[in-house]
Amino acid sequence: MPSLTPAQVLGGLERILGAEGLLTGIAPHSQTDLEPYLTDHRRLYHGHALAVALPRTVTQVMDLLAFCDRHRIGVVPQGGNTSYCGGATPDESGRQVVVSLSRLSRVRRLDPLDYSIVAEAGCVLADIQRAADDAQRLFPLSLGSEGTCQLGGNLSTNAGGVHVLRYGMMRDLVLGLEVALADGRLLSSLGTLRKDNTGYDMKSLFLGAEGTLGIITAASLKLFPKLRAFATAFAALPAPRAAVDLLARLRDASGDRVSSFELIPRIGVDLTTRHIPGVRDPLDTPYPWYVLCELTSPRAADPLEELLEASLAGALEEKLVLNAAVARDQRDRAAFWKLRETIPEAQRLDGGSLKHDISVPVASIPDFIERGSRWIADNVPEGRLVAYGHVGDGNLHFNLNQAPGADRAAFLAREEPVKRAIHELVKDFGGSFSAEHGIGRLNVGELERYAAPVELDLMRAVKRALDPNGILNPGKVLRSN
Ligand code: FAD
Ligand code: 2HG
Ligand code: ZN
Repeated sequence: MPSLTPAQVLGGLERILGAEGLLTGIAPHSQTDLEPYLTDHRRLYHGHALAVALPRTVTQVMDLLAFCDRHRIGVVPQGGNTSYCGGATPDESGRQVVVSLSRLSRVRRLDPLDYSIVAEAGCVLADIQRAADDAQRLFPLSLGSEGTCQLGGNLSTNAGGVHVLRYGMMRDLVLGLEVALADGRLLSSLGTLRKDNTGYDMKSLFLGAEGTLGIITAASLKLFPKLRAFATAFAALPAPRAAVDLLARLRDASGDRVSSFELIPRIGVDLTTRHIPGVRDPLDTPYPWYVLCELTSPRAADPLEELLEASLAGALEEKLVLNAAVARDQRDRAAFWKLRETIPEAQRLDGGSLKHDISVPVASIPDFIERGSRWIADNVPEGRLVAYGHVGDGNLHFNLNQAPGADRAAFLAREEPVKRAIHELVKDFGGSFSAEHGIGRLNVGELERYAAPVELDLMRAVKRALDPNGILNPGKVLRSN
């Protein structure tokens, strides 16, 4: 079939979406209207697009895909555009269509007795949390970007965040999906069954697929009892090994009520107190490492604070913990969390950074940090380590920031060798070079390098089966042919 001219494509899209459902670079719109959709939040990737589609209905998404498939037009799904690997940014050709799901944002159903919610892909994560809370339930996925990221993006990146230790990743919270396929058909499986062994689990293919296998339009999700008791501490530690020991103890002593356990290095406190208004060090002297740990329970009367204080007192005696602040109220708790969740923003404000979202077995975290820090100290004088993150899940953001006085460009030029050394170390530890942020464009080469050949073959076969014309997010996760 002869390919359509850009004007014919725009005409076809407008017939499907209506004029108000399409942004183009042409009057009455301008290139500025498109701009926010063409770059990622870290401004590492810049693309071009023929148009941005803003569907309001599932049928529009289906019709758009059928049209794009017929005419071999690349489609880039986009949610809140907060992801880290360039997966939501179009390429430079100017021929792709960005599909923003932001107008598909209805909570379709919430059933407190079934502990489930059905929501559309464009729902902002914080709105889903709020809807659950209003119904005396909990939707536990929680990320620093929750006020902006959307359910479709969370599903498509299999997002992690600060409650994985207790509730699992996004994948573990899904009961069913509704997905528009490349050819325009709809896979509709929004049931809320906890048990269903009828053949292959098709939904699992789309979770973490970063828009390369279909466009998710809605999902049914698990809810949990609302949390009514909290105990939160900001504890200073001599070294990461103490964090792993303390976590094991707390899990044991609390009957597994630890819901977050985040490692923070001293430099994380320095950067946030310097760059983020209102962040203060909760302790009055500096220490080398910290954990932000939180115990939670649905039972308001659970004596979590006593339990946490008793565990910390024992750990203080043994010098496993050097000092600790326990949140006395919601304000303290919010202040501790603000310090943790603004580390990425403080890193950005401090200068250039190189990021590595890695995981290793939890018990290997101390050795990994030791070997990784030594390598950086010996080999990257232009950078300094900012290693923090979800230590309870074995997931570290093993990041570097340019050292004071270092040249930004010279530091960023070290990206490849630094990445290679860190990812090789991750491999030695049996870990993953992408724990929670995905592959996008950033890590396509890394996936080719580290995935087993059989695994890559299977991924390519799945891609061919579900997207034979290669229109879905081309070049993301797998290289386009
Ligand atoms: P986008 O960036 O819009 O898209 C992500 C990918 O999903 C792209 O490949 C896109 O094409 C695809 N996609 C989007 N919507 C759909 C859809 N409906 N159907 C099919 N494909 C789709 N991530 C974590 O895992 N844990 C964290 O703790 C965490 N903390 C963060 C803190 C901050 C301050 C920031 C800025 C980001 C953080 N992130 C974290 C990363 C990011 O927020 C998550 O990856 C989030 O899940 C992305 O959602 P989004 O809606 O922004 O997706
Ligand atoms: C977090 O845990 C996010 O804060 C972002 O996953 C990590 O910026 C990063 O490296
Ligand atoms: Zn993270």
